[in-house]
Amino acid sequence: MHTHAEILSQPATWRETAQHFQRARELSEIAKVFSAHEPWLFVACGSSYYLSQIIAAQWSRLLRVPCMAVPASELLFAPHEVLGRTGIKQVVLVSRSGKTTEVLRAARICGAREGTLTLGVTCNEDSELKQFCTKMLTLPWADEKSMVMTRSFTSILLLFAKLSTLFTNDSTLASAMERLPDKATAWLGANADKIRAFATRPFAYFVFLAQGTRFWLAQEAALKLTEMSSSYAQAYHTLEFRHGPKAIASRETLIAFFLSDAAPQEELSLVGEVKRLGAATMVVANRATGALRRESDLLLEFELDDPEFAQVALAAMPAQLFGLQVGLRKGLNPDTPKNLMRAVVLGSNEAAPTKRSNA
Ligand code: F1P
Repeated sequence: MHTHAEILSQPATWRETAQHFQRARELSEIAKVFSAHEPWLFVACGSSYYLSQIIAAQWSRLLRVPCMAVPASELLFAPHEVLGRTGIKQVVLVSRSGKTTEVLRAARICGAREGTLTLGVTCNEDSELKQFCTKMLTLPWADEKSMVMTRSFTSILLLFAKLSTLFTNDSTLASAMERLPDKATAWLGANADKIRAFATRPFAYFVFLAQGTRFWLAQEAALKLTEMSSSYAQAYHTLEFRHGPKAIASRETLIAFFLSDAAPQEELSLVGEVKRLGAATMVVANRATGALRRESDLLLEFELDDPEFAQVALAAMPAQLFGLQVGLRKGLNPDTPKNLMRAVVLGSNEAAPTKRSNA
């Protein structure tokens, strides 16, 4: 099975990514051509879209310029709304496969726009993205044989953490990134079996909750579980759970929390509340308090003093392992999820970009 090996190979893949870009000049070239003072737009589909949302949130904070992410279809159906009104002149197009039709079409539109710089990011050396983009970042070693994105997701995330340090000279983040592969190896060694054992419980419903940047991690976690185990999973902003979704909480429900440092008391209170409704709780936190420990059926801690950008890459791993195990429990092959392809390649007449009115 490829998926399992690929999840565990993440620390080695991050090391290889760091070594490659240390030697190559691509990052410094990009830092010269693109501007740290102008807004950025990230465009992608599926996991690459959630990845883009995380990067956009981190870059907005670190570069102090507005950064946003949109699904490629939104750009195709409303190019003026997305590009015109925002006035964005720097666009990053992310596609692991480099073959996703919507991303290629979006790249063509952006590439043809006067004064717009485009950066293509892919694991495919032969991607057509090259034809439309000003610069490329290509990481073939991070590609997966499995259909689902695991190590390419975290490797691209960390590559953008690295790229941000060239714009900001943030030496704390740069040195945290160097230590991260060793920390991730140790963390996987200590936690992978616990996650596998927990995922063998017969849950029927899955909910992932998070706030801030981690909300996009929750979305990715729900997608991972859906892809690998054909289970229906949902993601919400943490405290939104009380506003309706709470109706799903029962003994058959797994509720996973990605905790931030922003509102520990409010989040802790919800963990306790869903537990009293009978749901099982999986809590992913950097550091847990005694109270949180008592309310968590499975507590996954990182105990890092590193910046958030580094922490989110590690926090992506629990749902990868969890989804894989749920898929195996259901007798599925997580390498080849039902109804899915590695890339969504549309025929020329399918989902042609019919523009929204006034867009
Ligand atoms: C994006 C993507 C994957 C998803 C599925 C279909 O692909 O949505 O995230 O797992 O296999 O494609 P890409 O554009 O990043 O290659």
